[in-house]
Amino acid sequence: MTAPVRSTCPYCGVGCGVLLSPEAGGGITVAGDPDHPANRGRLCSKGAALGETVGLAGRLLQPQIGGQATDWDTAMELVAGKFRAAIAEHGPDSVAFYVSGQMLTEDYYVANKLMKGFIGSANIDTNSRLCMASTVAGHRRAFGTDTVPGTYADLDAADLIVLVGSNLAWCHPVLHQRVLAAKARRSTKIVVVDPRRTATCDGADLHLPLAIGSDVALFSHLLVALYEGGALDAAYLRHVDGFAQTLEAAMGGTLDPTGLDPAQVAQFCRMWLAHEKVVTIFSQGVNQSASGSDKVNAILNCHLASGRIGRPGMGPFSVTGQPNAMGGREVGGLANMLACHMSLEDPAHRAAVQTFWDAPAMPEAPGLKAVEMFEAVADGRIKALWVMHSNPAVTLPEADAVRAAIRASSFAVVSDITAETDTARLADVLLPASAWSEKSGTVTNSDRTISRQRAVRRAPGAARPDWWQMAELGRRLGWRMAFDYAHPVEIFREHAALSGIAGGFGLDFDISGLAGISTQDYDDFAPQRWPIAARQGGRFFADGRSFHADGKMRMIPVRHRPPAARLAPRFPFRLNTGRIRDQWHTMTRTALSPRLSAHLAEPFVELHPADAAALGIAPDTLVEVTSPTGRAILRALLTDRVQSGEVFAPMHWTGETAPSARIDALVAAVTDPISGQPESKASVCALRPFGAAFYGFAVASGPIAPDTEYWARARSQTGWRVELAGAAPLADWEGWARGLFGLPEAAAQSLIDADRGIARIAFQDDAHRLLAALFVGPEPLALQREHLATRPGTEPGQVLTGRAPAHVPDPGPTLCSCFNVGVNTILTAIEARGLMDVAAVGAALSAGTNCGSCRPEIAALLGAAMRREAAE
Ligand SMILES: Nc1nc2c(c(=O)[nH]1)N[C@H]1C(S)=C(S)[C@@H](COP(=O)(O)OP(=O)(O)OC[C@H]3O[C@@H](n4cnc5c(=O)[nH]c(N)nc54)[C@H](O)[C@@H]3O)O[C@H]1N2
Ligand SMILES: Nc1nc2c(c(=O)[nH]1)N[C@H]1C(S)=C(S)[C@@H](COP(=O)(O)OP(=O)(O)OC[C@H]3O[C@@H](n4cnc5c(=O)[nH]c(N)nc54)[C@H](O)[C@@H]3O)O[C@H]1N2
Ligand code: SF4
Ligand SMILES: [Mo]
Repeated sequence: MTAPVRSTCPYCGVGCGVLLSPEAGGGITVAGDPDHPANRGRLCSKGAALGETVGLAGRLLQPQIGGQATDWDTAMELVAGKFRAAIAEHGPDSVAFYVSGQMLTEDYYVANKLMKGFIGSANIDTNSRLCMASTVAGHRRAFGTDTVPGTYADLDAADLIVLVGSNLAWCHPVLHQRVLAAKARRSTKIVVVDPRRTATCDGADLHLPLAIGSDVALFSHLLVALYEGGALDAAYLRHVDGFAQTLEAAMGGTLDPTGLDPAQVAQFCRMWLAHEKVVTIFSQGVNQSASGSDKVNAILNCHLASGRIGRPGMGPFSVTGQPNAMGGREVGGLANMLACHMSLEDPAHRAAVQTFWDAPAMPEAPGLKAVEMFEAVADGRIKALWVMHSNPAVTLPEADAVRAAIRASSFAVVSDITAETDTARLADVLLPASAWSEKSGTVTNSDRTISRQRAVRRAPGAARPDWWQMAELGRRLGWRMAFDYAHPVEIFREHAALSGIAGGFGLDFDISGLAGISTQDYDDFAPQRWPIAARQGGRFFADGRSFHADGKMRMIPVRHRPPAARLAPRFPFRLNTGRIRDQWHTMTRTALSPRLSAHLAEPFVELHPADAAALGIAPDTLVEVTSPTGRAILRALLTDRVQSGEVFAPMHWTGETAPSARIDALVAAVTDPISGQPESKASVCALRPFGAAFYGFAVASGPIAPDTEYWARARSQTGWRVELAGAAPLADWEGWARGLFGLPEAAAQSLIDADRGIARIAFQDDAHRLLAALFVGPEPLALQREHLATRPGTEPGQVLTGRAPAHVPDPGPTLCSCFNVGVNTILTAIEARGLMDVAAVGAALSAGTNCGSCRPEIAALLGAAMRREAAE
């Protein structure tokens, strides 16, 4: 056997190292890399299931023009022609690239160079605008550079870890395990600041369920408490400008907007006063806000005033979402950045980059930011658009309008690995990209560690790497020399050399030590954190020196502003959105895994039971959610994890998986005035029961798409499982089911009670194997879904009962996706065997013993069981 190849997980910004072993049949075995500093062998549920997501299902294999397969030469000639014509006729600002924090640094570098240096426009923006832009703006205001001060090692050394707007347990699970390990080892205190009680709250010492959008009020209060409690660092403050004004602004605020219990806030402030080693981890609950930049600076203000930055175990720590969000910031992929932390608006920086690139034209002003870019697509200012490695028709706010704009645009190119996505369906030209495990390059994770992604197999069909696609456009537009790359190492060397120029300006991102890297050394490249010249343990700012011209740090006076969308009688609820544990964004890869699909198999809205009662919404029914911009139908998940007046819905479902659950259709396109980041977590909405005439559940071997108002489909081990519901009753259930499954002739067994609106129909083939089954009723269906999902391909037997035979226990929804252990199995074991803690559940069932991502949920089940017992 050959040795496994080291690579990096393509999902979150933790940047876990993986070991890849190609299998004979084309598959890949994936294991955690014990030598990678980010994870030391650990993986979360998504990383552990990577092997299930690299098959050819759904892959885009050929370039397409207008939906017809073609070859690269024809496709690229058309693309280059359209871009050339638009630039010639309407100028460079009539074209745009919308790219992604999931691209490799090499891909990103080429795209940025082509747009900013050669096309001569800054109209390149990225989905990082929806993700990290507020942090970038906050860092630049405070530090004069976009630099994350700390490292992962600080989590091991902290005494207090504050998580603000971060569901770390589900979104950065391996880091969350690291935080919990620190707690077990040295009693680190953990505080979660989140309007919802998330899985991250299990194991926390304090949860502050603040009102959505009120973080500035909370951290301003904390600043005052640090001042009054004598926790300011006078020596550090000598390096800081703006202290007096910032404190004054903070003193002018109140805690009222947070809605928090003052006693809890006092406890939070006491914890800060008691511990010097504080790390504040923050993420989308902070960034995705119309006051996102101010929220970031409110947090940075507290760390600067108390001097808790840049030393072991302390500092503000923005965790990046995407695998190369950090790399994208390094290459300058945002419309208002240049490259290597140089500034587009600085003439000296511009001139230096222009000389280095030998570039014909450089823009002097920032380009269109994501939301503006798609507005410009809508109103025709953008004549040619290239979307790479993102699915904006799903993930941008006012997504229905974005979808319509791309559809109506004069020319849209989409590069993807997936043939059918909401955005790919709109492309004039669709280009097949090489996927993770087929391509080579580098990514930078949340703590500035650069790691390699490595190819372990050939790309299928005509798929080509993203960097190649961008370079090919550059060559065809006439800049043959500048884009004459044959291998990603050539791009990496150029990027590293350019960073030396940034270093010459005194900037922090300088990896010029790697400018001469040999192909062999690039192949062997082991993870390295920049600054490559290790200073202060890889940390920044302990000395109080910033990258502003005067070298001073800045505190920024900030004042609470409520979310931009105002609650009104027609739209009385705040709509919060975000992620679930086992899906990645628009699910194009994670939904290929049956295991990952079994955790939460359907889109839902979390709402408080009191609100549900007032609206007449019963558990498990469907809810119609409307906002000023859109409408969704979602499953009602009644829970006091959310506060009354606020609801939460996941961002993941799409036209491909649940067309009525595209949540960004409801999200208002309002942005932070400084960062341009959309407020994805604080729109307004109304809820009412969806008047379902019937509810249905189906299992089938193929991906069916019912013509009902609501449906949601997920992969299972044997095919597909589909939830559905319709507003009007149907007359002929069996006829409808035959059409749905495409089984006009198959033998059927059925139980139909038309008067009561109940129908159960199973189809089988000649060998008596179940092909498909449909269950329909007037109310939400109580069925053993996990059992039914295993049935296609087996003897139909008693399938119409909708239940497993008595001797086959129903596992319930999958909680532990590594060992495929369901909720019911765990609950039964807790009760029958008197299990008391997560370790005991692990010993009994293995659940939670591999990746650990489900441990918070097992803890919650244990807690609930204990509360039940105590109440009995
Ligand atoms: N499983 C999974 N993991 C992922 C991803 C994924 O798709 N799936 N995506 C990756 C990416 S790109 C990103 S950016 C990260 C995101 O990681 P996170 O930011 O942790 O994830 P979210 O669920 O978007 O939002 C976090 C929390 O913000 C809270 N929140 C909402 N409004 C406010 C507010 O006003 N104040 C505060 N304090 N909190 C608020 C929400 O209730 C939510 O629990 O995850 C990465 N990891
Ligand atoms: N309401 C709401 N909206 C949000 C958010 C939220 O919290 N709430 N979060 C926002 C955030 S933080 C983010 S990061 C965005 C993410 O939003 P997107 O980036 O739009 O979502 P993805 O599903 O990651 O899209 C990646 C696309 O790239 C394709 N792909 C995979 N590998 C490759 C490859 O190697 N090359 C190419 N060319 N394509 C590939 C995938 O098939 C997929 O279509 O969503 C944002 N939108
Ligand atoms: S925590 Fe999970 S998703 Fe994130 S990099 Fe590690 S294995 Fe991948
Ligand atoms: Mo993100």
